[in-house]
Amino acid sequence: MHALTRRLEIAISLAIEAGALAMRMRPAPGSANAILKGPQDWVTEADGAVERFLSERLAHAFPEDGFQGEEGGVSRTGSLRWVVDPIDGTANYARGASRFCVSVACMEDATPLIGVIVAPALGETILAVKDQGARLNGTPIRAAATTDPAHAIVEVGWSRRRPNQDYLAVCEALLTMGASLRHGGSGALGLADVAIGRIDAYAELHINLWDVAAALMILHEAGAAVSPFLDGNGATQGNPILACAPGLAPALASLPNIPPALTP
Ligand code: LIP
Repeated sequence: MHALTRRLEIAISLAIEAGALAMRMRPAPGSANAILKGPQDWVTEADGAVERFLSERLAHAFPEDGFQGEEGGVSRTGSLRWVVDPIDGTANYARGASRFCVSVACMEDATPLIGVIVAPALGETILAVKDQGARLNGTPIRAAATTDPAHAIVEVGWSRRRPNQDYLAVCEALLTMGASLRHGGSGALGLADVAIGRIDAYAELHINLWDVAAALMILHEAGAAVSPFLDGNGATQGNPILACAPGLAPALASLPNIPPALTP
């Protein structure tokens, strides 16, 4: 069996098991037992438990592969490595909401090869393998055909890692173009929604590799335009990101502090 096919199959089954673990541990609505890692940057007991589960199972299946997680950082190195966000959308998850996911990617150096995003509370699995297309629950997906920002739905991710006035400047530029704005609290799911064609663009001033690694593969295989997130120190320090319907890339090429998206 081709090395990628086996890795995909195992990534899917482990991400689904990890999603089930996250659902069993999900705090009740209104719970307040999450901890702050930084301003508005939450972590729960489940983030650690899900990451340990994925790390141990992937080490068992592929002892030669590397592993990097949001909570534990780089714990193993290898020519192929797994990049994991155990719970993306932790702020939502911590309050018992449904907009969160498990994100699992397999990369070779700076090239994503496999991306699997499981949103257990939404009943969705979004995945892609290099040169084999992208799928939502088994059905092929494509980014939207939107070309006019005045017809566009755009999600703008927010965190305290960049100044609020920069965030407001991006929102103002988009509103001036006539776009309708969203903020969902999970970068991975927002980027996946661009690949699915549910929204037309996702922009964020700073996001980390573990949030986007799986989505980068899915966006590419779904024909979306994406800014070069992995350029410079993106893989280690994070970077801004813009992903959008390919026809919308020219109109969104001048958002303040957001690099242009490149068509695939
Ligand atoms: C979150 C990202 C979101 C970003 C948040 C945080 P987490 O990831 O999905 O896009 O705005 O600051 O980084 O912490 O839920 O894994």
